[in-house]
Amino acid sequence: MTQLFSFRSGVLLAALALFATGCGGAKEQTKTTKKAQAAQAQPQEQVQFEVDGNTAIERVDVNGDKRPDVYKFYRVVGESAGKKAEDLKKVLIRKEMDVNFDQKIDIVQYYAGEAGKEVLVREEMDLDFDGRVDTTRHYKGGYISLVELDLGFDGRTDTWRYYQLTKTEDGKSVNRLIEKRRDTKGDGAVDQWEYYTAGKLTKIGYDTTGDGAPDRFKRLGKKK
Ligand SMILES: [Ca+2]
Ligand SMILES: [Ca+2]
Ligand SMILES: [Ca+2]
Repeated sequence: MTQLFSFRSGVLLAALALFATGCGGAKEQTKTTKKAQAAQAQPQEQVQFEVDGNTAIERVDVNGDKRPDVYKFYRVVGESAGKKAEDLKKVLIRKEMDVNFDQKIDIVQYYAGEAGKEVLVREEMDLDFDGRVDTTRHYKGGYISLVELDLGFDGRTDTWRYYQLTKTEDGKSVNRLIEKRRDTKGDGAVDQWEYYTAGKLTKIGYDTTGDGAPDRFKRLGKKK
């Protein structure tokens, strides 16, 4: 199953790499080059704005095939009359992305916070492009706090990864995996718990009685 997962998530990652070459980030880096090219050819990325009452949609065609691949949904703040769409004060609510350009959304990001200070709170991804979400990432303060995964690709979450922002011995901030829960039987109930200390797996708990709590433990690593 893990192998299958790496293959399938590889599909999304490959598409993402392709996607990034025509996306915002890459544009920033090659601004000068783009400007130079603009004299000879139309820039590839096309942005469209549509304002309807207090909502606004920004559509971006990343690969230049005249069909949008990125949709940004905004809530318009304050007065909008007489203003150009680009000049509106707006709050990013949601971003939807079609990373393999098949006109089906593969990544949906949800944001919270005020204009200019929006933070990502949740991200849903369809890793194998079948239209069904396979992983959901939850964020706290810009860092991943929980990742829900459907490694069996059957539409049911079977793996939960919990992260915690902590400090290393030398005082650096690091967001570490602290616990992994798994439904190994595929019955929707967690039956295995992996505990991590300083990023290393130290203990595994198993539910052998079926009451939803670990009752048998295996410790890993050497004890001094
Ligand atoms: Ca496109
Ligand atoms: Ca797609
Ligand atoms: Ca899927």
